Amino acid sequence: KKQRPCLLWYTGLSGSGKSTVANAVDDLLFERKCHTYLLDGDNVRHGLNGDLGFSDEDRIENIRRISQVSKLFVDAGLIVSTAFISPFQSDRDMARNLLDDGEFIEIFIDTPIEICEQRDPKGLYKKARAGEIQDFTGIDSGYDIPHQPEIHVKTAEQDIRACAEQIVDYLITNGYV
Ligand code: GGZ
Repeated sequence: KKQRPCLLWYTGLSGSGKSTVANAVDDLLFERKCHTYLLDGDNVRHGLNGDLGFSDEDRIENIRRISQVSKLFVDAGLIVSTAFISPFQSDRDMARNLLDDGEFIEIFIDTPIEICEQRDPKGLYKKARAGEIQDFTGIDSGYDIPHQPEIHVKTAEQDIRACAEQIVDYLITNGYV
């Protein structure tokens, strides 16, 4: 059975687990012989978007380019995942509107900021609290809680594998894979 191309749009705070969950989902999809591609900070913010920082304006441009590139990959037939904070609902809606009905799946990686801050894998929250970095999401830069995400994942309440299975189950139930 053929896969139905779509865009899995992960959104959530720094340290919420977006990339980790997205990678785990991709592993499960690979086992099912799906063709996938994952865009995240590692392959986008250093290259294509290397000229952008973290002002509201730059984040908007970051998400605009990512959504356009994602659309190309979806048109090529892939199951695409994007793992960016994407803090503004208006930009996530812009990405949604680029795609056909049913192609855009918004996944809210809902991890309380207290937990993200405890994890702090890169020490960025600590730096933001100390005033060493500005415009940090959840501290001195905004995050719009998703209105109506297709999938709502709570990483503080279940392990990574269960989070990934929740997402793959959605894809199976809705006929994407
Ligand atoms: C938020 C920042 C910032 C600021 C650097 N605010 O946990 P990480 O390190 O690996 O993920 C964060 C990443 C956020 O980039 P995105 O492209 O996902 O953001 S957005 O969608 O809002 O454009 C974090 C790191 O970059 N980082 N400075 N000020 N995150």
